[in-house]
Amino acid sequence: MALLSQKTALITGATSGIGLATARALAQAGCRLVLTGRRAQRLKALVKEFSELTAVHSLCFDVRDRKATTQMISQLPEEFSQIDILINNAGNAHGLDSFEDANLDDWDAMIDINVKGLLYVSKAVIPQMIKRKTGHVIHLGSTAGKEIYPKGNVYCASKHAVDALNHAMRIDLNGKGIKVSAIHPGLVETEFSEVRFKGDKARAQQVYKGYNPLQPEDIAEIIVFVLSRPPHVNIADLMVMCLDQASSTIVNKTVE
Ligand code: NDP
Ligand code: 8X3
Repeated sequence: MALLSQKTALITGATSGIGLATARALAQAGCRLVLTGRRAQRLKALVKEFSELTAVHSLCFDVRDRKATTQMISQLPEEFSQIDILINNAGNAHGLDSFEDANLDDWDAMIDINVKGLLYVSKAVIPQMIKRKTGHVIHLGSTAGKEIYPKGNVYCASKHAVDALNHAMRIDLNGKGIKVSAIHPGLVETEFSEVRFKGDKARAQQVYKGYNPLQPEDIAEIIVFVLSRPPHVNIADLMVMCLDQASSTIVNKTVE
């Protein structure tokens, strides 16, 4: 892990799930961390927890707010301002409704957070990577960015956009010394479904019942693997599901 211990990583959506597990794994690897999210109390607690392991700083903002995103990142203290690793993770599904029943606010949220927010953060971070001719951007896509499932409509579209932007950035940044990778997980047991179902915990828990879903730590381990390849190796695109999942709609639910 010698390589990672000299790097600074900015993780969006570090307050829960995959982002939090990734922050833990990178803190253990000795990476300097910039943690972002909207929940200030959680960020405060995480800074306290991780500061025993590494240098850590938090930024509390909503990625939908273009001005706040740009300002916060541009005003990072000097020791955190050279970002080597950007984990574009913040995102969620909002609702699971057919096209005719879906709510426009949910659609706005998914496009604004999963797509536009990712763009605002990337635009604030990548120029200094270009100047230094080094960096690694990792996108959290989804199997929903590779296929479409019933009622997934706009969430799937937002993750297809992430897949497209992963390709686009790799093309436009080619020759500039910056790696661009995407990880596309299937079902991972996080707060994702609780957000999708607007706080309905019982419905959210059902999503992960009857089989062994991926855990956020499984994805964090893969992120550490992707980040720790030799300088000439870029893992461009990686899809990962639990053993019981074959596609977005085929999940072998056999456990009581
Ligand atoms: P969680 O709900 O556990 O975490 C989502 C994170 O995103 C939180 O830290 C949240 O922080 C942050 N976030 C959400 N909205 C905003 C916003 N507007 N501004 C800033 N931060 C925001 O879900 P996951 O860990 O599962 O999701 C992480 C990523 O992985 C997402 O992009 C998701 O689409 C993707 N993914 C998830 C899968 C799953 O099955 N769980 C599978 C495939 C991909 P806060 O609330 O503090 O702002
Ligand atoms: C999260 C996985 O299948 O709920 O991206 O869309 S799924």
